[in-house]
Amino acid sequence: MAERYDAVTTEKKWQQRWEESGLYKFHPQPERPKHYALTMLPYPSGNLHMGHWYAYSPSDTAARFMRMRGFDVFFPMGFDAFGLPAENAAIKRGINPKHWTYSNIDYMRSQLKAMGMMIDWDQQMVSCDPEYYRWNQWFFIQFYKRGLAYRTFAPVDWCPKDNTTLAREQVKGEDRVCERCGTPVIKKDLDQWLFRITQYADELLDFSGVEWPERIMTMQRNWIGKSEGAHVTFATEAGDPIEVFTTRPDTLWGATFMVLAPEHPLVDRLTTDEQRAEVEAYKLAASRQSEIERQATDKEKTGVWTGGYAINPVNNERIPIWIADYVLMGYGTGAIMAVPAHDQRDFEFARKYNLPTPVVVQPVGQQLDGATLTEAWPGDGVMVNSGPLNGIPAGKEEGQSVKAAIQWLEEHGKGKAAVNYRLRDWLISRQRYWGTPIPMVYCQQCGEQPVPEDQLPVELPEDVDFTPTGQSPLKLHPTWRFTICPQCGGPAERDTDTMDTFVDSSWYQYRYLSPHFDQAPFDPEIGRNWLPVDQYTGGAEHAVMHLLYTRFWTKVMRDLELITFGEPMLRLFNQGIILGEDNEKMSKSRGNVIDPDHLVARYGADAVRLFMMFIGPWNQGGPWNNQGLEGTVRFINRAWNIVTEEARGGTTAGDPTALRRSTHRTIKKVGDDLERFAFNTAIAALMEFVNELYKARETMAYNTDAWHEAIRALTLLLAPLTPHLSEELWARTGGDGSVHLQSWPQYDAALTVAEALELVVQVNGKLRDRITVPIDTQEEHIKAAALNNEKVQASLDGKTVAKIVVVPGKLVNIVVK
Ligand code: ANZ
Ligand code: ZN
Repeated sequence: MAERYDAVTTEKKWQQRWEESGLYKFHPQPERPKHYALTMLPYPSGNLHMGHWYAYSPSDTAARFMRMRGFDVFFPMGFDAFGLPAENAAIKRGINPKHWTYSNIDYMRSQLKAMGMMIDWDQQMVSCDPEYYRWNQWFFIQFYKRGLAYRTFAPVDWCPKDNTTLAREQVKGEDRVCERCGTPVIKKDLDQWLFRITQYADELLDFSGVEWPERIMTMQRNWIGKSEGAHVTFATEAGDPIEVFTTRPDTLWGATFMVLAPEHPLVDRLTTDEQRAEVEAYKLAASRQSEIERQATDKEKTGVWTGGYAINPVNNERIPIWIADYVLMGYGTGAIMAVPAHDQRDFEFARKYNLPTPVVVQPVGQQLDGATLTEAWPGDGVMVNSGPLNGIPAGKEEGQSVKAAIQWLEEHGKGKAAVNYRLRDWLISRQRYWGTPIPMVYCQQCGEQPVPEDQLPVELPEDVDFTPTGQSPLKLHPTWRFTICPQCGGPAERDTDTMDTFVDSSWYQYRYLSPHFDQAPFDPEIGRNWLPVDQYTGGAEHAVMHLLYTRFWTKVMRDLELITFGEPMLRLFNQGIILGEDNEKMSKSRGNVIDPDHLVARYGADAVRLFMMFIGPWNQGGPWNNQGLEGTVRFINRAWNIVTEEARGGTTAGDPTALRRSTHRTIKKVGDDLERFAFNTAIAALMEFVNELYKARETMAYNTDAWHEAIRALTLLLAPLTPHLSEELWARTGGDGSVHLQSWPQYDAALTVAEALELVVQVNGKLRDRITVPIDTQEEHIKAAALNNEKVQASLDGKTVAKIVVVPGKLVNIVVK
């Protein structure tokens, strides 16, 4: 019997040696092609959980695989270290956020080391280090100088529990609760800084040159929500014109009323005295509802007439102006022209309040009548009752109604082509302490002034009172905010808000290259060779926040001439979610949380890594399973035994060809699978290979070339997956240096082609023909091949096949009646 594999001791030994020898140091080797592999950095919450293991094990394996394939691989790690939990710990337990964060980072780094990751920790970036956030501030000032950062007094979503502004994306669900704590959000008016991401809306819709999952691109496109149509101006009897955004200007002849959002600034002036009380009551009720409630399509439409009238610009008809909550202030112009015959919401509204519903698009082969219509017709047809548009086919294409309507509006000065986006500017001000201070000062004389770049970073003070007050703790600090104006030298005050932490993660991939560089966000010399990121991996939950922001940031960096490309990450892969054994999300309240530390201490990191990758396709996630983990432990031991027993030598003779075929097929399979991130099938192939080695041992020679080749291949193929085990096996079998510096094994293509096999084909026991199939053809395919044989077909002669018997390796007998 071989010596038992002691995973825990062996892993510690190698981790220490790797660190001592600097095996994972980032020493660029320009003669190799570069590969920048990036995985989403963790928030230093205190502990690595199974989700981290699920995200990082395959990422590390993929990076190691690329290194063995001859790439110069950069695979860094850092910490997304600003944010609310640190500050909440300060409030609850009186711990300084900085100490809380850095001690968590130390602990989590030791956990990441225990995973055996290929990380050069000298390249680490930590977003709460002043040497990092200094560049957030520098970027802010560059954005400001280009008009990409601006301040406005605006209503914002505010979480009364966390005492801070939330981005639109951080407000969740129908009941509009804070994503972090579940408290319903309220609206508050504040002076806020925003980044003008909308300026890049069109560019952000274009994904050319990147390979990203279709799902993420679709989510971003929907989030940006580009609509093409027109702005149309309606005169009103009260005087002020109303502008609407419509995607269907061609239906203007069917617009029989207008609807304004209850918050629309013209509502007061348009409302007549008789209607005022009703309008005010409706406005109040609407303000208590969420956007999502208001937009729900199954909701009964409600509204109130303002008492006012507008003039339809195409036919000069008087049409009433209503307010209704299904029109939102935050979209388009906050006002619509209602075309009830062709828009379902307008239709329901019109039926409820007895407003006319004339048809202006007649579907081909039908005769819709506005009076008897039961639902809106949003589809194709021919324009009718539409003056100059009559007879034109309805549609957006050249020669169709929408283009013709826009041309008419432009010629008559009543409107013009317009594009509208759902995307809003990125609100970055947070009334919190643990974030990057916004580098602006306010002077009575000179107004807002950016902090001069040579005074960066504006550092966070440490002596702060964290009692939640609804105001930024920086505002309550006795001295911090008082400064002098960089323009006139007079007294001035600092901005006391900090930046959204999504700023930190928008450009961290650049900082890793030179985390201590103090002349710019990153060293351009290194950047030239290493950017952009080749492969990014991480969770799909970041689809419309982080992944959109980092694309925006990269485009701005390109316009600042810091880089020459416009997409930050060429390839993106989203892993799934690891669930508890009960198939539910792991959570403390469900009691289904699996603690990785505990398992690593018992079985070793390789076993846990391997299991993470064996569960199933990485993008699908799946449930934790204790038996599954035991399976990978058994596999590790079997692999260990077969290799180390061999190392002691043996002497049976036998035929090497079958083993060589199996070795080369496995090399090909594992390489092809790792290439496409199919870790689970790569591992399955290795398991099968180990089984074959055990079989081969019965008949085959130890100390033959074929056996050595097989063992060497196994050790190398395991290297990216179980780095410790493989390193130990490599050392025990007399390998030179580290296994992680070896090249990926090559396969002989001729040996990977399946051998052919000749089978006799019988019909009712009579020989009819012989067929040749590849050696490992599945039974179903053998049956099909036999049935399709010409001579067999001839002899069947219309009779029915009762059954087909396959005698493996020998014959196929077709039984007919
Ligand atoms: C007249 C019309 C006729 C419309 C028709 C549609 C169909 P998307 O595609 O999502 O951009 N709209 C505009 N602003 C709105 C707001 N603030 N709140 C609610 N609805 C609003 O949708 C654009 C259409 O949504 C616009 O085109 C407008 O209705 C409505 F047969 O104008 B349409
Ligand atoms: Zn001044």
